[in-house]
Amino acid sequence: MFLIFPLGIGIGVLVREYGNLSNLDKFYFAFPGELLMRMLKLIILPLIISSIIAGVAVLDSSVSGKIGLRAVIYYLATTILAVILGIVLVVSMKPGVSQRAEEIDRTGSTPDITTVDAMLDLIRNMFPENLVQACFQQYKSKREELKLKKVPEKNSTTLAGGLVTNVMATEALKNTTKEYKIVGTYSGGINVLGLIVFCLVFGIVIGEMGEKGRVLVDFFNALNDATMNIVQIIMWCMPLGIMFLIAGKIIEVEDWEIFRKLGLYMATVLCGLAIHSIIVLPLIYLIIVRKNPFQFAMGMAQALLTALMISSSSATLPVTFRCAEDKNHIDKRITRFVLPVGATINMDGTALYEAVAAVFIAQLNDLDMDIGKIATISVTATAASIGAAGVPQAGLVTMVIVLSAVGLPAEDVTLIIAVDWLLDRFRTMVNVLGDAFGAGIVEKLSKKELEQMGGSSEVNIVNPF
Ligand code: DAS
Repeated sequence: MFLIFPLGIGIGVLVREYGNLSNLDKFYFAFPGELLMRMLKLIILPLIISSIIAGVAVLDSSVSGKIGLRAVIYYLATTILAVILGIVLVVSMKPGVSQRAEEIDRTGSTPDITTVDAMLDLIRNMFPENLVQACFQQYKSKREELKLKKVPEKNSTTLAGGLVTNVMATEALKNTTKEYKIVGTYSGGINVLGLIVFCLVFGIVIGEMGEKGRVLVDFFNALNDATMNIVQIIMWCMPLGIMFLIAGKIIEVEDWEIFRKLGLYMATVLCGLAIHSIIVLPLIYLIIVRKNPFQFAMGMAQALLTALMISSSSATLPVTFRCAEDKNHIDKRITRFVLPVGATINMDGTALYEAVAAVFIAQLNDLDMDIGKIATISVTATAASIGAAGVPQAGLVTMVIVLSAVGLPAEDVTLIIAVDWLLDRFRTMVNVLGDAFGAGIVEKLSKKELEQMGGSSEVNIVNPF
């Protein structure tokens, strides 16, 4: 599975250098990857519905209430830790502050311009008016396009096809100047958060119905087993799909130069994500579960690689289930309950990224961030990550909430668009890892309740990889 990454890059670079493909050819070349993405997105809905209802129905309401509370406490605690880590790093690494300004403050003298200086000046001048307008224009036309698609009413949970489009994009951009209320996470015209709440309630209700609800519980168990079998088939296609997905991305990249210019900003985000996923989360898991966190993370490798490739926690959910149940043997009664909710509201990577990006943009605008503004960024980054959908670049869209909260121009989000597709992959990986550790921790804390309910519903299906 790990060979796919270099293979995809190699094929992409070869085709990019010698292929001389037209845009249409590029589309066809990347099509197997696109097909994989659509298969995964198609399965999200039946998976969320069947896994939550089947998972909750077997728990009695007193237990599911305790498990839910433990999961939410874990989500909030780790997300806030991620935001604090991001703030500490971006304030200390100062990716957006011009060293010249800092030197003058300290010594009063103007030092020679260093390469970092030149790069930071480059950042300030690299987005001529027309390019910023062009990027923002692209967002505006996307918003118009989505508006024409009869975006459903804020509170309805109408289903609009299998395509996962992020309606948050419209909501967030439309409200950049007004107070933005998080109305729940929309993807594909479906209010995923609303659907999860409905499934939780429905599962508890049929669970409490005893014999009368038995037929429904059996139906949703069978639906969940059938859905997981479909996931198995999709995972057989994964290596090929991921390879073409990577190659297709490599062919698309227009200007490598952009990465050099924003290197410092990316280094700050990646450093924060690395510390959170290699130190913070494993430490919490080790203290509570008292097992080797890195062995647990290795068991999630396939899900992490999938998240890295497709940048979508929701679309990775089928693989996250398989890895958590087959490799790490987490009780299905926990995974079915904790993983879908986590994929939607627990986004440590996104929260860290939004905090760093907001302070970075403030630094680029030479704005000093007092403790009040830092606190506002921390709170809104946490809230925005909860409201972000588990779809590609959702964090970039909800970024505007954080920028608006501290009075930064929402348009400045275009300063970081160029590298967002890369950072999105890594923060999605951290989001999925946080969900998986959360399932392990909640299982450990709920051991007593699970034993009281008798037996365990671990699966013994041998994973084909
Ligand atoms: N891509 C999002 C996810 O699926 C994360 C983000 O956009 O920040 O988790």
